Amino acid sequence: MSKEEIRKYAQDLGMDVVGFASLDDYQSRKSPDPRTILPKAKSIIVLGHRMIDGALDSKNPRVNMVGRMTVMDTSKSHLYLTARYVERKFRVRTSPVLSSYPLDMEAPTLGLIGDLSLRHAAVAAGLGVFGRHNLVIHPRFGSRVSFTGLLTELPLVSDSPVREELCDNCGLCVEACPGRALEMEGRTDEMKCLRASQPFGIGSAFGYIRRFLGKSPDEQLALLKEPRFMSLYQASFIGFQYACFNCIAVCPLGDMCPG
Ligand code: B12
Ligand code: SF4
Ligand code: SF4
Repeated sequence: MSKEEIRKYAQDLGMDVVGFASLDDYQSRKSPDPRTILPKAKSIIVLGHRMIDGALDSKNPRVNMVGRMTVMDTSKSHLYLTARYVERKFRVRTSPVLSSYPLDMEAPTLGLIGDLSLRHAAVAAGLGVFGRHNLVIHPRFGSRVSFTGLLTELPLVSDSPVREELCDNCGLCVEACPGRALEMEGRTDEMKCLRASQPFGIGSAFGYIRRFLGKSPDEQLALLKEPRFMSLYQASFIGFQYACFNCIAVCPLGDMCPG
């Protein structure tokens, strides 16, 4: 009963996919134990929003990023509202996990492991299966879905898993990856992905700072006028800023607006 009430609440808010996983079915070897986040956690509610086709497929990298930002902002409010709804209605605690950051940026995880693996949670909640691009493919929306999660103290049973093998191994995602980060099956080379997809990420910032230090005041002024500094400045308040969405964009699975 509580599952259907929560599903209806979340769908009425505008969420495209909602799934439930008992903690017993969530297995993510590298991720922390969810009970370190919520000691009496028993289940995970996984919420998903369909991405915007015209943003994802645009040749304009800023518009690609706007698509990501809109989905992240919307999912943030929806996650808050759903967390409050569950806490109020069922008198249990919930711990929300956003779609991307904040992340533990310190060693050994270095921002590469989330507090909850939303892909493993989505699979356990019957929302899809892993594809060759190591993203979760939803039966209707393909990989054009962004997830958030809610750990809860509610004892919920998992939704039925997706049993079909949705990915047909066509290899388009592997070929389209500019960083060659998907060459090895079952593993994304994070550093290769980061170098290609975040041109103004932390690696670029380190390189810039290294060049900046030890320069004369005039040379430093010239460096501050470089377009690269302006882009780094913008990334510093936007957050992790992606310039590549190819592995999602080229995958032909899922329904899409005709284009
Ligand atoms: C850190 C992070 C990254 C890092 C590191 C990625 C990584 N190796 O996990 C970097 C910066 C490289 C990255 C890149 C991207 N990310 Co990212 N990322 C995350 C984040 C915040 C944490 C991931 C995590 O904890 N990983 C550590 C552990 C869990 O990974 P792992 O056990 O090593 O599993 C890896 C492999 O073993 C493999 N795998 C594991 N089990 C299985 C099982 C099978 C059968 C197979 C085939 C593979 C497989 O998949 C993983 C990829 O390497 C999540 C959000 C979240 N909290 O989950 C988003 C998330 C995974 N990212 C997402 C996306 C969309 C992207 C990008 C497309 C960026 C973009 N432009 O938007 C790329 C795609 C890269 C790719 N094809 O793998 C989405 C995926 C949505 C979906 N439908 O699956 C998530 C869930 C965020 C969201 N908003 O929904 N990401
Ligand atoms: S986001 Fe881009 S660089 Fe990263 S794995 Fe996907 S296609 Fe490759
Ligand atoms: S592009 Fe092809 S190989 Fe890659 S995930 Fe989609 S169906 Fe699988």
